Amino acid sequence: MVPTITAFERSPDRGRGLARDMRVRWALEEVGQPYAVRLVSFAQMKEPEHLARHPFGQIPTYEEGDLVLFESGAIVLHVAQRHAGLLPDDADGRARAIAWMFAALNTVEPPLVERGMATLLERDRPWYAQRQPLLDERAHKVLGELSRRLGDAPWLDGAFSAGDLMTAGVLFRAKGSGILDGYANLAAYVARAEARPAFQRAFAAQLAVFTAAAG
Ligand code: GTB
Repeated sequence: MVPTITAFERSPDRGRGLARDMRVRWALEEVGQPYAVRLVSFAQMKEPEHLARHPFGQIPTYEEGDLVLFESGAIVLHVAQRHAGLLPDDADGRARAIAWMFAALNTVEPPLVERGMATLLERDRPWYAQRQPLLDERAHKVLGELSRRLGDAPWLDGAFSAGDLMTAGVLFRAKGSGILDGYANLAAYVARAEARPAFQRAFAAQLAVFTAAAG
């Protein structure tokens, strides 16, 4: 059965692949699973039809028969468990790859998103200048720790896994802010992830949506 995911009808990132449907597309491409896309506007995301799929009125979602999922992490984990290619065969390796998925979403992503959102939305606020060093410090703490753990390895724990997909996906979004510039191994890690054919196909697919809408 071909699953259907949801994505922005008009992504505010203008086709840069920064919205979270990118991770789901990438995972589906990695495992070779074709998928359909339902594009939704910001207004449609808040209507009952979409709220039935996603209680918080967001993208991405995933529908496969009677199964309806939300949360990019849950969707990528489901895809990785259902298909070969994104999780190791041995039980301990699988558990560690899943731990990296959680780390990406729970430990790495929050300080990066917090910093990015403050730059975007709070630049004019009186507290911005005072708060920014704290946000920088939190982001650099986690990047430094991640960088130390990765070291010279190509991926976080052996072969490329869903843990790398999620971690590289999180870093990819932060890359534009320049925050990875001081971490050569993390920048190379993201570049390695971006060079994967599955990433390229996912990126092209989301860009095609933006290009078509821009007309
Ligand atoms: N925890 C959820 C998950 O991982 O799936 C978070 C989902 C989420 O944040 N969805 C966003 C959304 O639907 C899109 S990805 N927002 C609409 C709303 O809440 O009303 C976040 C995002 C949006 C835009 C950019 N951008 O333009 O650069 C980047 C990332």
